[in-house]
Amino acid sequence: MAIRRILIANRGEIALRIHRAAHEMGIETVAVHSTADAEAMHVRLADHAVCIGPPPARDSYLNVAAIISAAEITQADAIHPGYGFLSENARFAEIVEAHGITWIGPKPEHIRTMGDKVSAKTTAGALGLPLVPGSAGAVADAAQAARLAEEIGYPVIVKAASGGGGRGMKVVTAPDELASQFGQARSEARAAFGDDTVYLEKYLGNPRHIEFQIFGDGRGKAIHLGERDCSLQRRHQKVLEEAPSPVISADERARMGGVVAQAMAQMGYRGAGTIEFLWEAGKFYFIEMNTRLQVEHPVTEAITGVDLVREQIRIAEGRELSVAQADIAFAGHAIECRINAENPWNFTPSPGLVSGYHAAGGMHVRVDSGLYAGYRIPPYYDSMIAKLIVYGRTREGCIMRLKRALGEMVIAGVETSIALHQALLEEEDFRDGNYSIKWLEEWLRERNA
Ligand code: MV4
Repeated sequence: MAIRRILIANRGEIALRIHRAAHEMGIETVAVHSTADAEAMHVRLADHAVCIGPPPARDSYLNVAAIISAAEITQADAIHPGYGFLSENARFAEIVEAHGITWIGPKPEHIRTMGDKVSAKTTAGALGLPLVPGSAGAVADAAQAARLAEEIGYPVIVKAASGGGGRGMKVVTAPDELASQFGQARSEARAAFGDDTVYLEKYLGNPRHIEFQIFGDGRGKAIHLGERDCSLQRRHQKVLEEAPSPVISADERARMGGVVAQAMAQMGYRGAGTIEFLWEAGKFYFIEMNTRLQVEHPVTEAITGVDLVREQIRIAEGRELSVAQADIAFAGHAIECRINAENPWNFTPSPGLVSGYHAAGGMHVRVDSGLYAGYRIPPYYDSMIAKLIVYGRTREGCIMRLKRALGEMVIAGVETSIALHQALLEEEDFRDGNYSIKWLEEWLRERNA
């Protein structure tokens, strides 16, 4: 069924990204915003805007009743959740659908299955994805954990089933630490998520984080759009992402992409999704699946030419994917720099008035941001204020262009992470693609020493 008006249940650059895709399809938009975001760019551009509450997210962007009411008042016929906030809340997806509103996202059952890391792993394994060696499901007690750890071999990692973003994880290097680390993982999980279910895995010492973008039509067809390398992270926050990964060959991409697409087809997955792997010594190990559009989706768009938000909307309308696997070619290289309003070296947040703004431009340069001169960055939300996405025919060309583009960016009045990105691009290890998930924090430690 054709969508006529989309309510965007998000803020910032992703709200603007969704608005743009909708308008390019002739679809109207409704912005919902907190009192802190009344002057945001996406609110100005949207066809309708509804204030849904005060600044704290729990009272506005997570306020289900206010969002549903806004949809009904404005006669929105669909809701796009963006990323974060309510995007992976299966109950919210069900409530949206129960109100006769089209949910631009995966089936609620799939959001729920993948939200629980134990059921996600079981499901992924049954669908033929390679897993990190570990417990077959939840681990009941420290004694069972100890038996399993002997089988798998140390080091092992205890993870919370309701975890994510690295919370509730404990590495165990030797048997004498297991009982206490297991107990700590449990109680941290209970405190953080209200669920003390934990599981066990072999701990990989120096992996890369490589994720595959997939898309399903919900009726048994699915495609992959290649991988992104997101190994450059600090405290589980991605800093820079690239596609393709410098370590994955075209053959390996086609093989692994085929495996993930086949798995998603078999489960009848609907919409956009990301399958996260750890990659070490040439092997992929499934860790989690994200049932949402991700921050870093533009690097995939740059190398495939596919508009992922447009595809999400088409699928939600019950239409076919606009591209088949055979139509998807991977060409060139793309890198995204996340630009945050923070000190580039100590990461202290730096909200406030943007006194001057100029976005980089030119060939193959994309800036996704709601910034403008005179905009005041509110202190209540995530510090990411812009994404700079640059494309080049080769990785080297992409890096040269990215340096040029970073030099053009002007964001005056607040501190930003631009200088961090500029320093990173000068590093030999980065230029050689020689980095793992540990590289950035080690580099920062040395630099700040
Ligand atoms: C791991 C791991 C090593 N071995 N699992 C961190 C967040 C969550 N998504 C999974 N995480 C990890 N799981 C095993 N078996 C190391 C990490 C990890 C990590 C993963 C991806 C990107 C950055 C990371 C930083 C620290 C630890």
